[in-house]
Parts: sequence; C-alpha cells; structure tokens
Amino acid sequence: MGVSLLSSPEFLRLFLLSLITLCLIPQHVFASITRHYKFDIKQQNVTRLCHTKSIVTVNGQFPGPQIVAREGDRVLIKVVNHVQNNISIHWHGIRQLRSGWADGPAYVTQCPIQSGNSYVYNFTITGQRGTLFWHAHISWLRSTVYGPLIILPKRGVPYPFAKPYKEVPIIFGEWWNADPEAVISQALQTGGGPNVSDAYTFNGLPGPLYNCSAKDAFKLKVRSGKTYLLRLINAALNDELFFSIANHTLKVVEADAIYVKPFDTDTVLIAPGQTTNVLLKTKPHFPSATFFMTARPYVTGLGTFDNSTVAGILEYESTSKALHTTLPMKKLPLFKPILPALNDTSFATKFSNKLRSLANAQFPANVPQKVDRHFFFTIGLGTNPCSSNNQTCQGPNGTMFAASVNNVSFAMPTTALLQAHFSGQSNGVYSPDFPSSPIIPFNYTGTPPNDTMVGNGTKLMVLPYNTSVELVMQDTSILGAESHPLHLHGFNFFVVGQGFGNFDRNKDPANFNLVDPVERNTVGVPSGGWVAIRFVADNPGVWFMHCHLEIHTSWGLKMAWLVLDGKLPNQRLFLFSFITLCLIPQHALAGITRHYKFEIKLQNVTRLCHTKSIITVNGQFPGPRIIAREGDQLLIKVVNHVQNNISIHW
Ligand SMILES: [Cu+2]
Repeated sequence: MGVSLLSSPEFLRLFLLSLITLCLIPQHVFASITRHYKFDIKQQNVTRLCHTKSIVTVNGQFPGPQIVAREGDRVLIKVVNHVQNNISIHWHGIRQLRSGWADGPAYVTQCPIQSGNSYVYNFTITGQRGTLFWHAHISWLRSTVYGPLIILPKRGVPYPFAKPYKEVPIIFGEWWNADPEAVISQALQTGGGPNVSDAYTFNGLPGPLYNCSAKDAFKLKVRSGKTYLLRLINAALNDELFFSIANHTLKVVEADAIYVKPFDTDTVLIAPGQTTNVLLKTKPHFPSATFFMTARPYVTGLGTFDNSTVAGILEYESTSKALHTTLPMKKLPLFKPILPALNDTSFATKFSNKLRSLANAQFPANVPQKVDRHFFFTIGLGTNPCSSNNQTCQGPNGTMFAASVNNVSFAMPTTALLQAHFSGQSNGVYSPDFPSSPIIPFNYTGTPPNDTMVGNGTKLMVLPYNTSVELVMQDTSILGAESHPLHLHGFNFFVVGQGFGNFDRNKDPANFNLVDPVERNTVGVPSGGWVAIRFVADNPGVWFMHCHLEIHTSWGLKMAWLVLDGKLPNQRLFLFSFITLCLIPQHALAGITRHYKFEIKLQNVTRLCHTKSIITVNGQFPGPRIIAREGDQLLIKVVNHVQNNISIHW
C-alpha cells in the first residue's frame, strides 16, 4: 500500500504541491517566535595564568552562553541563582520597549535575585538587529558573568553588505587572579583606586603574551579568499581597548547593533559597553604566515591600569597537504600588529568621527530635529570625606575617590527605583530633582576648583512621555580629565556633536550633525571635552545612565531617568505581577516566607442560644491569628468553599 502510494505520480504531485505551498506561506508567519533560555548561576573552577579559582558563571561556562534571536522574537530567560551573591542580568543595548522590568540593573529596575531564587526576563526585540551582549549588573560580578547576544535580521532580510562566509563573536574581557568582588570591596573601604586586572582576554583566553598562558589562546582559523564577520564586544570592566589584526584591514559595518556607513581601518577602538561588527577579508591565497590579533587599552586617566596585551592567533587553513609536512604551522613567520599609543586621543577622535549612520530609506536616521528639553551634565571624578575616623583614606589627600554627574554622586537605593515609582512609594527612595545643569558652573576643563567634594543623593530626572531630549555631557578636569564611556539604558541615541574644551552653547550647536550621526547606546565623553546626544523619551520606565568603566560607576558616576507613561494604553509600561516580591526591604535578608492557608467555609456557631451557620476562616470564629516578623514575606492561600464571593483585606 505504502509502496503504491509512494510510487503514485498523483501522490508525488500532491506532495510537491504541499511543499510548494509551505514555501509560499508569507515569511512573517515564521517571523516571531519565543526563545527560551535557562541561566543557572553557579560557581565553577577556572584556571588562567596558572591560577585556579572558583568564579561565578552562567551554566558553568566562561564566558557565558551565547543568546541568539531574530529581530521580532520574544526572549524568555529564566535565571536561577545557586550562588551566595545576589545577582541580576542586564541585556545590554536591548531597547526593552515597555518591558523595563526585564532590563536588569539591580536596585534600578528590580531587586537582585537572591540566593536560591529565580527571575524570568521576558522581552521582545523590536526594531533591532546586530551584536549586543548580556552581563551581570550588580557590583563587579560582570567580570565573569557575560556573553554575546546576537540578533539576526528577520528571516529573508539580508545584511546591507555581502553575506559573510562565517560569523565569529569575539568578546573582550578582563581576567583577575584575585576575586574582583574583593578588589572593589577593598577599594570602596579604603577610598583608593582599585587593584587592576592581570590580563585581558578574547573569549575568556588571555593568549601567549602572558606567563603560563600559551595554550589559552583564542584561535581564528580561516580560509583564504573569504569574508568573515567579526562581532567584537568589549565586556572588560575598566578599559577601552584598541584592537587590530596584523597585515589585515577591517571594514566597520555596525556599532551597538546599528548599521553604519562602512569604512576601512587597521585598528578599532571599542569602549566597555560598546560592540562593533567588522568584516575581515582574508588573503586571496594561503599567505604562508600566521598573524596575531591583539588588544590593549586606550587610557587617559591618571590612575594605574592594566597595560598588558591580549593576543589571539589568525591561522590560515592550508590548501595543500604537502605544505603541512614541509612547513608546520609553528614554523610559519608570525606577524604582530602595531597598535596606537596607550593615550592616543587623536586616533580616538578620528575613529569616532568616522562612525556615521547609514541614513538611507531602509535604515533611516530619525534624528530628533526639534528639542523639548536641553540638559547639560558634567561628568567626572571627585572626592568624599574619609568615612573612617581613625585612619586616613587612600584617595587624594586622605579622602575617598568619588565620581558624579552634575556633582551628584548617585547613592544606590535599597529598593528598586522602578517598583518604588510604579507602586507610588517613591518617598524615601528617590527624589525627582536631578539638576538639569551644574548648580555651580565653573571652568570645567580649566584649572580644577580647590573643592573637589561631591554631593550624594538618589536623584532622578523626570521626563514626560515622548520628550525630545538633547543632552550635552561635559568631562571635567577634576582629578584629571578622562574619557568616560556613558551608557544609557532603554534607548539608542544619536551622537550629534563632540569637541574638546568647554561646550559653547552659542557656537557649537551650529556644527551638529543632524543628518547621519551615529546611533548607539554607549558613547565616549572625550577626555577634556564634551559630547552631545539626542533621543526621544518614547519608552516609559526608569532608565539607568552610567559610566561603563565599572570603577567610576562604583564611585557614583550614574543617574537615572524616569520616563512617565503616555496617555494611550500602548504608551504605558506593562503590568508586572511580581511587583510585591520586589518591595520586600532588602535589609530584611534574614526575613523568611510564612505560609498560611485560609479555607473559607461555613461553620455552625451558637451564641445567645441561637445556632447559625456563619462564614469562617478554617472554621474558626474569630479567624486564626497571623504572626510574622518585620521583613518577612507572607503568602496566604485563600480557598473559597462557600457560595459567596470573598476577598480579604490586610
Ligand atoms: Cu567614567
């Protein structure tokens, strides 16, 4: 029977027809799927530079697993915390349209996930495609908890460049022989600068330029005459990095998951929090050589830093088998790239000026042309008084290092800001009075003022829905001018202008690029200069903005925008059912969860010789007593066994 069916031309015709029909289903039917991931946060022993230590990882992997989705997909990631540290994960660069609950910065959009607990991040990727990454967003845990987040274009939609032969993510990180949590904890206690990392890494591997690391090298094996798409991600904690491959030119095609006008460069500069896609065209023929790819920092500040170099190896597959026997790979000449000087600000400026939006019909640059609100923020370092009475702190002149925006060093709340706002309980958590410009103006890039003390507070800048914003960020020379990569959550912004010295409101805006400025989520405020960005506040929620040099964030170089709901239903933050869970005060870590069960049922009760059936809880009259301690979580399951509808008020 089966045989006759299979051999039947009619069946074949029908079968082919059904296949064809399948292919004719409009592509959008396949367009959006939900992708599920599970992140188990757990300790894992990892060895680098001959140091073995137990680090916090996702699923035991270092770097963590790659998330791949398509534009339009919904992504659900269940994060289960099996370690002692509190944790939260940020999906860096994801717009999180109306889904601010899933953004991840601890105490901003959520309380951190406590040991033994879990949290489900739920968001839809709208209007974005390209390379992003995810990382822990609490303390310095992102030093080991990070991984690529790759958004492919919708099915059937090509890149605006020739399809590469292969795509390879290269995520830059830092390796610490010490525990980075101890490093930052000590720095914040003494008030001094933190110890620096021991190595930089490509995909977790420091490479052969470090002691005891020859085998831990990232190798990129390529074929000649092909084009590779390298997805470069800087997940390092404290360092902007130059990257180059010896004897090869790179074509930059995307930054922060937005296509840019392609341009060629020998070296890429990439700040922590930034991503850059480059095309690597391999040599047309086997070059009889291997090539180093290296990265080392771009540094403008005065503090100590890790000045080492990570190296990976670009290795060509030999087409001839004979070559292997006559000339083993090891014996091939090795070329090393020449990177710019560690403080080459001139290169940094030229490189950032080359980045331009595509600004075409398919990928327009929707730069806000009119501005509702102008803001001017100073960005820089400062000091706090020494907090310990008996000893001197190790910051400048016995003080403690601090950092601030408009001289406000941001104090982290103990309740998540978004929940405080959403539940109308912002009193005592934050104040909505972040200054729109410095309270006391000064010569920002000139001789620094004698008083370097910062103010401290949890202040938010409130924006009505759809406000068109222009923000000028001005570096200060207090304790040394320094390049600061500022990252804004919840939005992309256009970089409309930048310059050195003090921003001139009367002169500089005339030179703004409102046609094809680069659009991104992290931008370097030039050392001793300023940068102007524009964005539309079309995403309700609380959005963190901070320096992505982790030590500066730890010192307070952070603030948050509160974007209010719009009038229409689709201009509001999604409701979130776990809100109560996060309102547990964080100091009540000793608090326990108490479970009660209330069975609503009828019970015969007699008073004054009258017996009647009354509604009770658990048959008791009056009902049972609830006892708890301050800080406890109460879970009361109410089951209604009577005819009446019921609800209980506490
Ligand atoms: Cu900074």
